[in-house]
Amino acid sequence: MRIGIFGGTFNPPHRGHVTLARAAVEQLSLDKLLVIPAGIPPHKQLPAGSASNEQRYEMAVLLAGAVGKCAVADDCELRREGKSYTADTLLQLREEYPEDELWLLMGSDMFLSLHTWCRPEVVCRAANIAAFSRCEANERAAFEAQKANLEQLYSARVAILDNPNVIEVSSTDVRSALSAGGGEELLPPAVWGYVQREHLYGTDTDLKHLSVDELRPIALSYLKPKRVAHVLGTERTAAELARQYGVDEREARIAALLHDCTKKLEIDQQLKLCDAYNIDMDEMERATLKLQHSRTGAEIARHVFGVSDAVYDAIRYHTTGRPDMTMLEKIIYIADYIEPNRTFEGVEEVREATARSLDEGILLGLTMTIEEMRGYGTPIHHLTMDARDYLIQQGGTTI
Ligand code: DGI
Ligand code: FE
Ligand code: FE
Repeated sequence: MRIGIFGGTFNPPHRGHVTLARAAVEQLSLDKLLVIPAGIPPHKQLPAGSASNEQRYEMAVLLAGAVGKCAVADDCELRREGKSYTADTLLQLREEYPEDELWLLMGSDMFLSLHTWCRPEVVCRAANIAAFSRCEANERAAFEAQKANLEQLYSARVAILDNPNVIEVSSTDVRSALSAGGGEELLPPAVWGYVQREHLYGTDTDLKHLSVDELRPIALSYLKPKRVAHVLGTERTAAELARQYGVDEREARIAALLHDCTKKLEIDQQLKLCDAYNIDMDEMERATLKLQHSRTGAEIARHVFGVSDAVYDAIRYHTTGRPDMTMLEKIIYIADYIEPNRTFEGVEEVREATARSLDEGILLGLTMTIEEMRGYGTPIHHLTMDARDYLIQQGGTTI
């Protein structure tokens, strides 16, 4: 494998990082790109009001999502005690990836000062160097000179690359733009959402009075990259159904955008939210991760974003359904099930049933879920059974 290593403080990661990372992936034909937020950087202290290590890691995850499939955030430098030096990181990655080709990405300033770093010989031995030039004639000359220098001193292997879509912006510029009330266009959408939701860099977005367009990037900041398309698909399907059935489209979009906002959390974090928001889970919910995210997601929607009771319930019952659902609850339940990115067996039948009537679609969805879980031997929540029985009592069939 060819693995790129992209380190930085990422305080915050911005669109300049995205274009550089994509140029590296393309020009070096990378199979994988590790996005590594620096622990305590050797040369500089982070300015006051900066994001915490954990927040920079979360943003690095969102940056990786914006770059594409092969990019992943790696917290190896954040986990290490004390200052983190590139040489140590590379030695660690060499052990982790003994057979692979490592490429260390760097910009002009870093590259031109590499011989002054801590243990440059270790750095040059452990990885190939991918140096991004700013395409200025005088810089090219300096790059070539430094390349020759490093090759001679440390037998370095250096590739000089260019970034045709370069965005000339620094994290310092981004922070000042953000604290002055701007900066959105400098960030990948999910990072912009994260900055606002964590009120970083002097932003003071009122999360309880957002338009749908303002909420969208913030909602995306809660998701694993692979879940983004699903949530946007659910939003689109829910909006269509809302228009069709005369349900408030704004409420449908908000519920869809937030319905899986706690889906990526592990059980310990779910249970922490349960305590924080006094959620009275039954025994089965306490034991089942998949049943928890609709409960905790509804609380986040209410407490962080101030959603209405109707939206709260649509999120709360989106996994199991319940008897006598409201129109909004039905729309979110079925939009989640049939949105365009769903590909499981039988989804087309559920789409067809939904086109005939919402209840028909939901009944088929519930029935398929019950059958699938029976097949796995998974215990089924009573609300799922009750929701199905209610629809059958109403005269519904799945034939
Ligand atoms: O969060 P999504 O994956 O988009 O969709 P979802 O919230 O409907 O979750 C689907 C998962 O939840 C699926 O793996 C089956 C599981 N599930 C749905 N109903 C029940 C359930 N699991 C249990 N144990 N009991 C249920 O009644
Ligand atoms: Fe869900
Ligand atoms: Fe979902």
